[in-house]
Amino acid sequence: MSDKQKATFGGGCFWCVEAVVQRLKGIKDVVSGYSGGQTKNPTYREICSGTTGHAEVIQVTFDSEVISYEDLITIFMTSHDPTTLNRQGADRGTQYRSIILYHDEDQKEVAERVLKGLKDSFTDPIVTEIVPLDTFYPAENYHQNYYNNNSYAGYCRVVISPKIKKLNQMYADRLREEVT
Ligand code: MHO
Repeated sequence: MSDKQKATFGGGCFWCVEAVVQRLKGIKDVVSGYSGGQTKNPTYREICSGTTGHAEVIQVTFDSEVISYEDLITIFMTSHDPTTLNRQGADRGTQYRSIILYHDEDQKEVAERVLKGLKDSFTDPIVTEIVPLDTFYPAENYHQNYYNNNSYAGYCRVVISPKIKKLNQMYADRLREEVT
């Protein structure tokens, strides 16, 4: 039995969030894209200008019998910095904001609860937005599966690999054996 659900969230550059989530057990599919803004069918170039209102996000299909939405959001929240407004490390701009786009009222309630529970784990206040999902626009093909396809690129080695290392340390029991 499997119980397929979808989740959408972002915490900075989507290459990072995608790479982390792809490694978890119970994840069926991850698509990098844009959501949370106004521009229809945005391109990456438009996103970089910061004028579309969109954030870089991922849309995940997962088996909630293997990984619950609550666990997924918890792992997401502890694998990026949810306390820096419109910024993730050196990446600055509203497209890099921390955001959870809920698909239904249950997800909204779970997301709010998880954030409340994590409050004391961070020195600074959590600034993650929790908003209803409107339209998700998949990003250009070359952004998909980016880390796995470009592990040796500078950004991947300097920014993403340490995140994967931290994931391995914190959540070894939640990781799949192979990333396909
Ligand atoms: N600073 C990185 C971010 C990429 S990400 C898809 C770069 O410009 O390569 O926003």
